[in-house]
Amino acid sequence: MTVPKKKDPIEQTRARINSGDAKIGIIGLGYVGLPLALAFSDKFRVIGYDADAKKSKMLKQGKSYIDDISDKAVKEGLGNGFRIAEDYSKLRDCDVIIICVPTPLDKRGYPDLSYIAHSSDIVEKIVRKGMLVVLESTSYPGTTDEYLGRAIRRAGLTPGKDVALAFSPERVDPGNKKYGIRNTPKVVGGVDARSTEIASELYSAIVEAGVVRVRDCSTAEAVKIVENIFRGVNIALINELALIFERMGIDTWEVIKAASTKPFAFMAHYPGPGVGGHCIPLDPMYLSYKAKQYGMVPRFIELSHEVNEFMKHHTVNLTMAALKKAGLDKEKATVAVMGVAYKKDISDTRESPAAEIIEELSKRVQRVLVHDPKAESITTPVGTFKSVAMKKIMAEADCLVFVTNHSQYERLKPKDLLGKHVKAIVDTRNLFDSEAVEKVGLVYKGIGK
Ligand code: SAJ
Repeated sequence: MTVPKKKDPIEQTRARINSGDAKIGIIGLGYVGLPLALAFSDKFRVIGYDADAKKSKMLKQGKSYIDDISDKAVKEGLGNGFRIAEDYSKLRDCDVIIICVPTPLDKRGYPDLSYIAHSSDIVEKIVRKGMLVVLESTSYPGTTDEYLGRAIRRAGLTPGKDVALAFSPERVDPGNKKYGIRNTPKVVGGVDARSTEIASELYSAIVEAGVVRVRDCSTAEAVKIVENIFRGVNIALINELALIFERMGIDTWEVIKAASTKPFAFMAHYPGPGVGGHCIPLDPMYLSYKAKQYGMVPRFIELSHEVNEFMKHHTVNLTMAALKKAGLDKEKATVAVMGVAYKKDISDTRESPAAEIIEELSKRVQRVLVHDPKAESITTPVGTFKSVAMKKIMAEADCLVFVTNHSQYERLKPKDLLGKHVKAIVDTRNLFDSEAVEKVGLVYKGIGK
């Protein structure tokens, strides 16, 4: 009589994933982890854990704290199979653990992997044979093996053999109405072929756009970091061209529009006041840091960071020039910063270029006011600035500096800019036609123009 071969624990997990019985644990319920938890809760039981008790409390009340996720979506998730654990030990009986925690930079500008380290400590405590562990947080190649591989080994298990381990980069684009988790291809790379396969089967359950398998975790990590470096470098290139064309009297925006008519080999990026958010200004520094450990100084990455950082100062210089041209005494001037979110139509002000622009302006003009239709306030090195009513701006400001291209500002006509004292406009996002603004008697300064 043949004794049925006791199914390998990882194969049991695989079977539960494919039958929909698997229980999925998500560590980190921010702008990456929460949409993922809700997407999976349509098909699986999901337990979410976040170290921030305030977030757990809000979610339990069916409330969202993420721009792109409504309270209704959270309530629906709770109605499906989404549960919030206040104690990570509840994740112990999950079949799958997915980690979606922040990867910021520390004060020195070096990678801060403390959130991943903390999550790895949790994994060490809850991991058991047969589990699938996936990291989604953007980091330098080698992080998954270095942190989660090590945690699994510290728990006395072997990645690949006892526990499937993979990296699958998040591609969440805040404010993007067109692309989300379901219709954006998902890249997956595991410590071994089986880990890649099982993780791919898991994501195939929710990602209609398909899963892209790569040979290992480091390759998958490199894919994500290249995507964001590509963006950062191309934004820096067009920022540098804008600085050149300003001096040559060429309209950079007209140039980009025309160059975009080429049906191949050109991708439009746009100049601006600098690059914000938790990804583009930070992720490239992760590879830069790692490259130096391999004896390579990545000049492109570092230079593009410098150029994008300079655009904040350039915005302040343009403001000073506009005040001068308008005959305004800068020490008596009130300047309004229009838009503090790091990009259009979102409320997120993380790493927003507006913070340093406000800091520098505060040292050079009498008063800085802030307006933003989405973000209530912004914290800067010189204090927190609350968004004030447009009425107050138009009654008190001498100069309007447009930093974020919110739709509300795109709808403004030059005559709408004629506040009681407004004499000058600084346009970092090509929101207005310079001649039309000058025609209503205002001084116009614009990035790339
Ligand atoms: N920006 C420009 N010029 C441009 C495009 C953007 O100045 O042509 C500025 C924006 O105003 C903003 C910053 O760059 O301040 C970043 O904006 P973004 O829309 O490029 O990026 P994020 O940080 O909101 O999201 C990025 C996206 N990455 C890429 O597009 C390659 C998103 O797909 C990633 O998932 C996300 O980073 C992430 O989480 O990594």
